Amino acid sequence: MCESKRFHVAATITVLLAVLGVCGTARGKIIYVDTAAAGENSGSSWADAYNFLQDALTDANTAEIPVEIRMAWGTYKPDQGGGVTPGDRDAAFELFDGLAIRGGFAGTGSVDPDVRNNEIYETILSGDLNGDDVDVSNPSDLSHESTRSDNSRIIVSNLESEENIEVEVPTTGGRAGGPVSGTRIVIIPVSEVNVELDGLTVVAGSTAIRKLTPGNLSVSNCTFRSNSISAIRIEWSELTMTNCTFERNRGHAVSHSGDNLTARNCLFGGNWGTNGAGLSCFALYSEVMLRDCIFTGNVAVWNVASCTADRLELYNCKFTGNVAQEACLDTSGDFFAENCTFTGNIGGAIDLLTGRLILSNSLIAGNRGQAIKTHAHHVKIQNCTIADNHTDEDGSALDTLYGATVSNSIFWGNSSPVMKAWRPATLMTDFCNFQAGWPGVGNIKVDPGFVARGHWELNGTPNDPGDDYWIDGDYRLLSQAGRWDPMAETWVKDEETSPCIDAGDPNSPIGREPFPTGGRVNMGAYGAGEKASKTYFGDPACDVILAGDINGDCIVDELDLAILESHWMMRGEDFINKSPVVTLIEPQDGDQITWPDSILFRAEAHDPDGEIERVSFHIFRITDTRTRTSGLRGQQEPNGWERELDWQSNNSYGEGEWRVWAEATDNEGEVVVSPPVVITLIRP
Ligand SMILES: [Ca+2]
Ligand SMILES: [Ca+2]
Ligand SMILES: [Ca+2]
Ligand SMILES: [Ca+2]
Repeated sequence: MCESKRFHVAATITVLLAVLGVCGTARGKIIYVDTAAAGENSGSSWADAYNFLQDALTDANTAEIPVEIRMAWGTYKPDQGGGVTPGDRDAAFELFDGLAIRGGFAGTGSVDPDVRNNEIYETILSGDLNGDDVDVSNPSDLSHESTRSDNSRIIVSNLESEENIEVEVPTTGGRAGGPVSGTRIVIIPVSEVNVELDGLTVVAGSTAIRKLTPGNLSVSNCTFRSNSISAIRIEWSELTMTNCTFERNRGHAVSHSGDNLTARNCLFGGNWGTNGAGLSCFALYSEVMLRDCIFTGNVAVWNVASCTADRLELYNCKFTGNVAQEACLDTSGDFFAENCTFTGNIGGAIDLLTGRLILSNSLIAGNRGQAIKTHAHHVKIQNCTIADNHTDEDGSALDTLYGATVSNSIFWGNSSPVMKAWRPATLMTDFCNFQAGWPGVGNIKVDPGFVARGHWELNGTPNDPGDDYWIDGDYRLLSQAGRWDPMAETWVKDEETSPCIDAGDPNSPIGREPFPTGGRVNMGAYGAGEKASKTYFGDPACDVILAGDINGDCIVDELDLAILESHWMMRGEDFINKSPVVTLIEPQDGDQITWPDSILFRAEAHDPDGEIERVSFHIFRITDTRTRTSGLRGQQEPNGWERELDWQSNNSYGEGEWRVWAEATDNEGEVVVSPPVVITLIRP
């Protein structure tokens, strides 16, 4: 332990740093577990390791935290060890705050027992208590297959919080916000449990990990397989997943309802479920971020990933070869995706109910369903390629209720080439290539010259779509000057050059496009990227690159001057949106609003480089973080943005303290919130 009294001895910076250094790496007590250890079984070393994880947990539970359990390869079951009954389906490995469990060690019998490799030295936590599980061909059968009737209900658990608060909330008979039919008590866990799991394979439970407490669960280098209800079920807590694999689970790979969720480099493959087979998240006031994640071969009755979050961000993620009746990704709340691909899925790609949708440098191709369907108020699509999507409905490429701003994008080969909007005039599209043509500045209607379009392989049975599969294409743009070949990982030259090269908005930044860029961004998913196709001028590439040769045609002339002039005195920061500013004027902090007065919300908002698109007001009960309005839209009045709330006749607005703030969205879709105030509602 790093106790603070150590600092009293010699509080020099050198000593301080040395102590911090030790604290940064040590985890307090280390307890060893190894099925093969034949020593004293005290957990104090590999030779004397415990044989069962349960015994190590009992030891760890009384140790000072942080405490680390190191596990050698082998299979560990929750019904083994002291304090549990063999065959007890309700025995679980119980987590507690300050615990880290690390698997994948070589353990006793190895030259170096501390060598760690999760693949060679797989540490398995298994719920197959009888060890009799047979494989099932379809994970949907996991719930009723008879060799699983003995399996653990929960393998790793953290059920209870030591401290809870009780909150009385109104219940409404029908819809939220409707007439109150009574009240109910909600128990909110308070004590945080922070746990780290690393290098474990958790298999064959109903639920592999269940955590119902606040804090953070960090899961790294873990594999979850053949769990029949969910691999991870987590409520109230933050979840961080790194390098994890979820394969062939039933129900949900991850079922999350709580604080922020982050996944990096995770694979969701071959899972089966009704809704959210891969990921189901409900993070109403939190953020979900997925980076470098792959969803493939999942089958869902409704959606492969279903997410309600304040904000969902996807970077460099791939959804391919999934089957869903509705859409691969069904989401509600602000949604941002960059460098993502959705290809060859059965079902739509993206279905965003509410919030904002901002999609850039992404490819949506070959889906049997609508590429994008949305009721979002703000839709911005930039540098995307939406091609070869097929559906019987209209708007196979884009079906948007409230319109969209689309630029530098390619829409080609979709079954219904025309976009669909409630009012087509709300589709602002410039510098795009539409197969059916579309009004707007710089739009073209010409074969985009893709390297190779993907196609569905009908597998010799054209009447049976069940065995069809998608062969990925390459939707990069052909170029005689050079085009990136991802298979060969090199630049190659084509016989033709795509008309979409240098056809994007001349005022869009060219980003990281390689020389020669033409001085203008390309259309499509790879435009502005470091692997964008190069500009062809009919001659071999320049031997010498001249200063001032902006477009890259080996001569400094009026063409370069024109580009220079059109960008004269522009700065890079001009392309970065300036945030809107919003201030809540009414109500004021500390206001008491007594029945029967209504609440008047008023805010001032402005945008330094554009316009305010909308202002909404939010009010939520401080004692119950789950009661909140979804945002009351303000109207622009001479004195600012206003909204009156008739709270008196709606018993959902109970007596007590409420937090209130205003939220403003600018024309670029950026949202800012005002500092919140606290008001008190008083009923007679
Ligand atoms: Ca079994
Ligand atoms: Ca270019
Ligand atoms: Ca030039
Ligand atoms: Ca702005």
